[in-house]
Amino acid sequence: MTTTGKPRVFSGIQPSGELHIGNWLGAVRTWATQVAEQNEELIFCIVDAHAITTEYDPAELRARIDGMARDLIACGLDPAKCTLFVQSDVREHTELAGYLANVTPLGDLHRMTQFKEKSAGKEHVLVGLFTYPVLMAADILLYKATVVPVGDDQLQHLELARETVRRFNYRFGEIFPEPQPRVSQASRILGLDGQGKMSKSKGNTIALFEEHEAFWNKLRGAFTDPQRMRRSDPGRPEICNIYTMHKALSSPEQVTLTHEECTTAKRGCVDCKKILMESFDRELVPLRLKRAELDAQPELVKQALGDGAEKARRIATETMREVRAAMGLGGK
Ligand code: AQP
Repeated sequence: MTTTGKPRVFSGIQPSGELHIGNWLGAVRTWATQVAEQNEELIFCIVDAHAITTEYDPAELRARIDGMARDLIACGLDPAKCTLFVQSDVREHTELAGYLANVTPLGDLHRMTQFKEKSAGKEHVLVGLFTYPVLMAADILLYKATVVPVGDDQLQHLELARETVRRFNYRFGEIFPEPQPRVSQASRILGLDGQGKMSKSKGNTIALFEEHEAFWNKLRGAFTDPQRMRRSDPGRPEICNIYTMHKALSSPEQVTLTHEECTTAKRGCVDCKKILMESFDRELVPLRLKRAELDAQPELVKQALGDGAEKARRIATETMREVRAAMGLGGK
């Protein structure tokens, strides 16, 4: 609990590419609902220091941070109702990560599947990619967050953060609460190729703010049930990414009808995607308008990020004061 008596929620997103429909359905849309409800103290972070753990272009990263901030605000992360900021604007993230590295066993990091996947077959693997979960633990612990909304890809990292809390508290005293995961309903949207998770870095995405025509062209070509070779073949909704998205986005009546018409081959995949596109449009049209407004107000977004960093820093400074004291660090 916080001084406001509300649970504190922390979540982050990498500016490693354009915000895509997987990020939105799996995370950002739920964050926006929480912002509208105001039942919790909400902290959302554009985690740029996580986005430098693989090759990147500095100028492009700068532009992506700006773009991500506009995308998030357009999606409903109103900076007046939540704390929205950029990770590297609050230096305490990397400071705490440095300290937490000293309560994190090497073996735990070797077990992380995301590291194994992202480093597989590569000769040039950076230490930052390996220690990514330590920085993620620092992001959460710095704010003493008790709830962390995540997609299922981040569950293992969150478990490591919980373990880090137990180790730190055992060694240095009760400083941090154990954060609990909150997994969204659409916690794993597959890529357009159907080959694993939709990921910014895999180029298998539809960007959330893509032009309508380009959006539809990508959705129309998306992978469905490979057993549906002909229009008359019945489909298996439970393995179809399009059905997963219907469940997240379409009305309950439409979801039931989709299941029935797919399994009985009354509806073909293209028609099913057209109905899904209508569901996307229903929600995305107002977000697109808001996004266009924000493009015309770069100073306003900059100001919002500055204010967000200021709010975040107030909590971070206090936590680090406690951490340094508990660890016996500092000369003053
Ligand atoms: N395909 C997905 N389905 C559901 N949720 C997803 N998330 C990401 N991809 C999917 C959730 O979105 C939030 C922000 O993710 P992130 O950008 O911080 O990291 P990520 O999971 O690594 O996202 P990407 O798109 O796959 O980025 P890259 O390719 O750069 O690694 C998280 O809550 C995440 O679970």
